[in-house]
Amino acid sequence: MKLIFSPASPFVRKVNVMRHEGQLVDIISLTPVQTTALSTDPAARSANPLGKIPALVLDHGKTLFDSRVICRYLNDLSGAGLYPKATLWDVLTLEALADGIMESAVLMVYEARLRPEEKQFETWVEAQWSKIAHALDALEQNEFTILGGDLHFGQLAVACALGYLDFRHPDRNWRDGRTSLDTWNKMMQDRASMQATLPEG
Ligand SMILES: N[C@@H](CCC(=O)N[C@@H](CS)C(=O)NCC(=O)O)C(=O)O
Repeated sequence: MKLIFSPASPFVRKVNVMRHEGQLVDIISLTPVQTTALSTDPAARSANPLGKIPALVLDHGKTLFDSRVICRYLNDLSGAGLYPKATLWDVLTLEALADGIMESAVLMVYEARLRPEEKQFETWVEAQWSKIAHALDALEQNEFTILGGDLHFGQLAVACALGYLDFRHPDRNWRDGRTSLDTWNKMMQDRASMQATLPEG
């Protein structure tokens, strides 16, 4: 199998974390691409009509996307047990929250990097950060109790989202006033799968 990959993408990182947690490193190779909304890499386009990554090209040629579909697939394939049946909807909701943080954080990067400076819309950027801040506050206030307890993929997705904030938005100081989340995050970032997938680029 081939993972259409960029080391900077938090969505790709989720899949790569699952690849490590599921001991699938030897059977999933990485195909690096550079793709943006304005310049789609041909390998990303041929794997996913939307041109977005991650996409997973299976051995018989079929392709899976997006990150949530791929992570569920790899969890089933490996038997990693990171989507426990008893808490499935809570785990998926936490993963959706993490993906929402990533989406807003990626859009903020695109606004700064892809849009001509005179067209950049500061109010819109701050609205994206506000979504992230509300999500982080909810995590800090333990509104998602599923964040604690035995390991599952919702936790790993949140760890990927926080890692992306450190990578692309360090100036936002997300830890300010969120000491519980910071402590929890330190423990998550120490996992081998997180250390093996640090963002670059
Ligand atoms: N919902 C998708 C989001 C994927 C996504 O937005 N990926 C970004 C990279 S971080 C991308 O491919 N951007 C290129 C584009 O928007 O065309 C997922 O979970 O995989």
